Amino acid sequence: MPDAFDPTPADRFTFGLWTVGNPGADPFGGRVRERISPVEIVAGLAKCGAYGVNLHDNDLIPFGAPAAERDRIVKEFKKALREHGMKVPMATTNLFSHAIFRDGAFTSADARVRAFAVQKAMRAIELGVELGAKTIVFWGGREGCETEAAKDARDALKWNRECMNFLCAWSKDQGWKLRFALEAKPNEPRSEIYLATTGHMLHFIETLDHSEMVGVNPEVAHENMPGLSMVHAVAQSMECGKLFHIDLNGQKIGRYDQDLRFGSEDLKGAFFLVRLLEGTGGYPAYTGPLHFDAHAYRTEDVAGVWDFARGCMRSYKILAAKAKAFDADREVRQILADNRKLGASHAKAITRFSKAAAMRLLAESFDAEALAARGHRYERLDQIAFEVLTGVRR
Ligand code: GCO
Ligand code: MN
Ligand code: MN
Repeated sequence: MPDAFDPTPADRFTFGLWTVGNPGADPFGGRVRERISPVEIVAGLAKCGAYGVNLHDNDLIPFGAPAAERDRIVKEFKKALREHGMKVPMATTNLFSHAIFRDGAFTSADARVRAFAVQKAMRAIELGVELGAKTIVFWGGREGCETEAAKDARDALKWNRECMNFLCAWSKDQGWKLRFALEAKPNEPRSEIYLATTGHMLHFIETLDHSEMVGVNPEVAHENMPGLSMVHAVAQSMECGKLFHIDLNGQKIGRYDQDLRFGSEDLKGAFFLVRLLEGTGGYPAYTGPLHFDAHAYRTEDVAGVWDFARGCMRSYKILAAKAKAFDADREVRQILADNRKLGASHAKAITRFSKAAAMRLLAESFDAEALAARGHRYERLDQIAFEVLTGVRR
């Protein structure tokens, strides 16, 4: 039975061809289900209520395919997009599968490989533009090392920067208004991956020639693998205007990159992430595509893949409704307002430096014991979040 949580294109949900199309292979076993073709994925996602589909160059066009084959595949794919009213908001480059990238793409010690990687990215960007993509994601899966003896990380950073600068300048020269989004991951498939977190990426971006066109694509799994907070990574990205894209999924802390159905792990983490994106707790909402970089359990057949896809989208909408309820809750508002009111008289004391402000501050005397005595009622606040989430409190 359809209900208020059934997705529609207005919800801006997207999936990758590589996510729904994942046939369940892992390092210990081959595929367990048929690969769903790109055209079938477009039709299936449209039926589920998604807005669009994203892709790596080689999800659609086999590596090294001749121009005529490429054009035929793209034509057929565009026809399917038109027929089903589906968009391609983001495109990316596979810079990790082929053996040529065994020591990295933009950070390979071999300059010929770096040049090839940039050329491959240019072709993938051309494909993205042809399909209407506005955002280009860069995930450097092989940009790392197993041993620090291999290369100086400063060389790797420099080579990576050169490649990004080249691609930004080329894209501008083509007259495209694209945005590039860099995706961090701490490890897997390399032992160590350079620029391991969204925070690392945010700093790296500021060292680029055209930093204004480059932002981040944080992923739940990649922040949670090492036990970091996705909510904080996204909040920092939003605060500096750099949340250009997002990869939603589920992950248990400390495991391999699981890419599980959104909301299936760390329910509270998912809830506070959705609350942040929806802006119910304050600040403007994120308005870009809501992309699921996840795949169905290996136990599933093709029917299970569509259960998985619907599940991701429904869970997001359910959490969005819960976020709205939480922030409309009178007791929640009261507790948050009471905390904000504390010391309102001092709010301006340190917002701007002046010699006079410094003198005034040095002359103040604070009653540390009295200030330390008050509790903040966060236990109550968190319990309300739990009760809202579990449906006990409406
Ligand atoms: C992973 C990554 C990828 C990227 C994708 C888009 O861990 O495998 O998350 O799925 O998101 O390559 O660039
Ligand atoms: Mn991942
Ligand atoms: Mn990802």
